[in-house]
Amino acid sequence: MKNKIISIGHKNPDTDSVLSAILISKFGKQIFGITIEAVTADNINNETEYILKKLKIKKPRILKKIKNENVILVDTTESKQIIDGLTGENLIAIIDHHNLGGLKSSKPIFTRVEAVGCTGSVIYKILKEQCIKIDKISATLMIACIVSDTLNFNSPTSTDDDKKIFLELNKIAKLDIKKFVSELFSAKSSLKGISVNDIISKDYKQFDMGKYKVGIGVWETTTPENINIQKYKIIKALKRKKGHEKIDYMFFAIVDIIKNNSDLYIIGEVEQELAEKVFSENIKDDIMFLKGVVSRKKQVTPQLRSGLGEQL
Ligand SMILES: [Mn+2]
Repeated sequence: MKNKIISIGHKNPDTDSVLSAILISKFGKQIFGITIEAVTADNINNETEYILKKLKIKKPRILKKIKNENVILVDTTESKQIIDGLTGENLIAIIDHHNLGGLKSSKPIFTRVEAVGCTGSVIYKILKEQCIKIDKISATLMIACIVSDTLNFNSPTSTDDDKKIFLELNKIAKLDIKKFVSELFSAKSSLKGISVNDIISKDYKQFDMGKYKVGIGVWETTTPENINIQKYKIIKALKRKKGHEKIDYMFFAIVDIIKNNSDLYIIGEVEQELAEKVFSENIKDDIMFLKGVVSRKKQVTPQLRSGLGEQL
C-alpha cells in the first residue's frame, strides 16, 4: 500500500501554517496530482479557529508523530520546529518563507521558499503559475495568512508582492477588509481558554544557534496590558519551561499589534546580558521595551543569532 500523504506546518501552529496546510490539501490534486490530508502538529490557536469557523472548514486532525506518512512541509524548515519522526526519508515537498533550517532530504524534493510575508503568498504564486482557478474560500484563506503573518502589512517581513497578491485575492474574496482585520486581530488577542502556559507556548519557536538552544515565544495582541498584568506568573512559567526543555536562552515578547512595539521579557542574567548586547536598550521591571519591533523572524532571531556569534 502506498503511504498516506499529509501537509503540515510547524509545531505550535499559527494561522499561516495551518491555513497553508489546508490550501495544499485543497489544491493537492492540481499542484501535485495526489491526494493530501492537512493535519496540525498541535491544537490550533483562537485566531485560526475563528477563520475556520467563519469559513465552515473542519479543523484538521492533530498528528503528533510521523509513522510512515509522506510529508509536504509548510511554513518552516527548522528541524527543531517540525513534527516528531519527520526525516529526510519521508519528506516530499517544502513550501516556506523562512530562512533555510537544518532539514535534509534523502532525494530531490519539490522546494519553494521565497522571501515574502507568509506561506499563503508562496502558495498563491504556485497556483497562479499553474493557472489554477482560485475560489472565494481559498482566496479568503490566503488573505488571512497575509494579514495574520504580516500584521496587516505592519511587519517588516511584508513585501510588495504580498500587497499585490492581497489586492488580487480580494477581487475574488470581496471582503470588507477593515472589518475582517479587526475581527482577526481581536481573535488573535482573545484570551478565551488561554492559560499562562498557553501564552508562553502557543507561538513559541526553538532555534539551534551554534551550540546554544534558544527559545523565543511571542504573543501578538491589541491589548498588551491584559498580558502584562500576568507578568510574574509568565516569568515563572518561562523559567520552568527553560529548565524542563534545557534551553540556554529563553525569551518572550508581547507584540503590540496596534502601536507596533514589543515588550521583551527578561527572565534571567544570561538573557539580560545577551539582550543588552544585541538591542542596547534599558530594562525596567524585567521588561525591555523594543520600539518598532514586531517580527521575531526579522527583528529578533537574526539579532540574537549574531549576538551569540553564530556564523551562517
Ligand atoms: Mn508563516
